[in-house]
Amino acid sequence: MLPIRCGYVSRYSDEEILQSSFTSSHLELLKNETRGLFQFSWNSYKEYGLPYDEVKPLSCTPNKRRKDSLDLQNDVLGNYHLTLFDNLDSLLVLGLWDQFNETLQYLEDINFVDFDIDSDVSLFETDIRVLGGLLSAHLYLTDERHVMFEPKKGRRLLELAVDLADRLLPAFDTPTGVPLPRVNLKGNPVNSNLPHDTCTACATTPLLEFSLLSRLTNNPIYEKVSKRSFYQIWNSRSSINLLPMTIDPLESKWLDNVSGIGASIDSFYEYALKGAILFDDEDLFNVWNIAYNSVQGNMKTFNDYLTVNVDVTSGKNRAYWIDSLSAFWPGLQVLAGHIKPAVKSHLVYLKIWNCFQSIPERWSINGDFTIESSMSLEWYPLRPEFIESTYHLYRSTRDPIYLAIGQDLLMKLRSMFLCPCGLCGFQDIRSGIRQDRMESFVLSETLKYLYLLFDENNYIHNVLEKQNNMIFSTEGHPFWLATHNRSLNDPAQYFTTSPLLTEHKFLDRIPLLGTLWNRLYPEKTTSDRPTLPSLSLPHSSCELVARNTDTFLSSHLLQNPTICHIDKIFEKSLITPPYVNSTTAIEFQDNFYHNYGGANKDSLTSTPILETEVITYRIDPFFGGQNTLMDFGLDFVIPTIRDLRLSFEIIKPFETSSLGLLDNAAIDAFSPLFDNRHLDYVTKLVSINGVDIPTNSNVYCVKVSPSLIKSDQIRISTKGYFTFDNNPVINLIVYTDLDQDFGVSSVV
Ligand code: DMJ
Repeated sequence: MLPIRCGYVSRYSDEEILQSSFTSSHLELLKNETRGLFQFSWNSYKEYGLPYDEVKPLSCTPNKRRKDSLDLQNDVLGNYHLTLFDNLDSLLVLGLWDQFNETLQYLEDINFVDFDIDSDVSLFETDIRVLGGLLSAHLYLTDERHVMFEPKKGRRLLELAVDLADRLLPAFDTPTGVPLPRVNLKGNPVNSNLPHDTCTACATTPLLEFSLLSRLTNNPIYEKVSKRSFYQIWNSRSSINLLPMTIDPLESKWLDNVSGIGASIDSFYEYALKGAILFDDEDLFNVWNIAYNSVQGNMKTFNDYLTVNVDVTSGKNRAYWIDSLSAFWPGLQVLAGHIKPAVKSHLVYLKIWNCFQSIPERWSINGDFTIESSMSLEWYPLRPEFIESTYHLYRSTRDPIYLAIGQDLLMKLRSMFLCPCGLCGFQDIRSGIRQDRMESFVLSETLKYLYLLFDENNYIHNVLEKQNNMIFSTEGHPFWLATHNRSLNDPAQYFTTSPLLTEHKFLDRIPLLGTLWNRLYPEKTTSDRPTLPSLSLPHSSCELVARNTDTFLSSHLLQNPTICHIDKIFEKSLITPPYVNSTTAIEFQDNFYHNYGGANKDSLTSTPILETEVITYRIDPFFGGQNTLMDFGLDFVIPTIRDLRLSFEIIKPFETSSLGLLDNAAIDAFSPLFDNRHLDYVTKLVSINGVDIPTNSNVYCVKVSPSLIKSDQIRISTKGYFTFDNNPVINLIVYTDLDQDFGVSSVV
């Protein structure tokens, strides 16, 4: 008996979906089922939502923007066919050509020629959802390799995009260049009762869509205004390279002093990296690297599993919760090539999903450990971030655990979240009350990423990923630039660093710290700098990534002895709601574990947490804050080892390591550095405060306290190499070339 629920007719039984075989025919089935749910929801929107922005999936009525409402939940609406525009490219990604053509025909039939609508809309939401949808569909239609190549229709969509962007431009007309949060599409004044503060993500995100529009139209204005805003914001970062989250664009001031990676700031990081990739932009790549290092260095806590909000100047923790939006972070780490940290940060969201069968808008890890306090914001509107990261992790690791997560989400969509007119999440996860809302991102992101997870042969995977620098926008729209488009449109043509960047003196920039050398010896030149000794390693090596080459034989994650650490660390806050019947974790569900399980399940679930994984020392920092890491070419200098979180890799003979496989002799070759004692193994410093140390780099420590040295835990060899708990560390060395003032020579 095939399920018919809420009017949705599935072609597949639960057993067929849940088989966990992930053969090509099973993946085909999962893909088709996802497409079926998309079509069902899309048709509901067409029938009950149009010409408004959304369909309410429980009551089958349209969701309209209420003109005088001050409710910011209303902010994404604009009475401008939001779900339609946000999903133009979804129809193309899912291969729904007929529906795509019908949609364009519909716009023609109702004579939709521009966005001349008396509606106050959010700059951010309109940019990512409507402009993004138009641009992505335009790229498909003007890509001669694609089956839907129809340049005339593509040009029409670009014209609409230009019309819309021109109506958004007045938002940037502020004394600072940082945009106001809302604009009236008809050019009327915006409801003055609405607040005019804006968020960091809101002011930096237009950069990507607007710059793409400039490249496609040869009109620099969009890139200029959005880039000016992006750098105004970035240039007002704190001395530890963090940005607060709310800004007043009229008064030129920050309205808070807290930073994080989730709501209000997420797509700032995302677009620094994605802009760098799409436009081959080195400046943006630098922004990304600096910002990423600061996040990793300052915001990690609980054995680096959580990334929490911190004070922008001190880096001290300001919150013990994470929000649902931050689940995009592992996907971004994948894009940056940081696979191992991505696997680790994603695991937290998997455990949350296992527990709540959804991701709470805000999940707290302190309080009185009741379901109320563990869920400080209790709704789940089927946000895409968790499945988005899952998709990216699957593409980079091929670990079947990520397919199993998709399979689980698909099952829940066709049962728990299915409604008479679409899909809806929870209004209150604690009680299971559902929400009469289907935001446009449910289709444009949640279902799109789920579909792509199962669709190995998608145009995105077969062509765009291989031949173009394709990225997904923050709203899941595929963007790419043809090579000829990139070189024809030299960025310099669009943007010069002066005077636009400098003419608007926004906030006083806290001056960047000079390099350590300049700070210590202002009177000397760089050429006076002593050359640091280099450590020669026995083998040349390359970085290893956590990619599982035994595709479909085993799950790499299930071999990881730390897979249950999160369950233990956060057990008090992972409280299953009473209405949830089965709580078997996805990674241990019978079908899946039977096919891909590695080590013994019992031993995995009972592995103790090794507290020694991260060692923290506390001394007052020598200068520049506790997390300063100075780059000296390939090597690094740190002021002290106190207040830093150091992670080590143990390198044993004949075991895989970042140095490759070493034999006993290769290990023992390090013994001259450690007073010639015989070495069974060595250790290597791999990260400081979550910042990865490149494989062949040494880290030099300037200040070593004599009292620290006397402790049994830390010793220093006559050659200046550290040992921790008797473990020889081959790349952490006392920096002996500086003056005695720094307390080094007295202890070596
Ligand atoms: C989407 O509109 C975008 O992904 C945005 O960047 C964040 N919020 C929603 C989805 O949760």
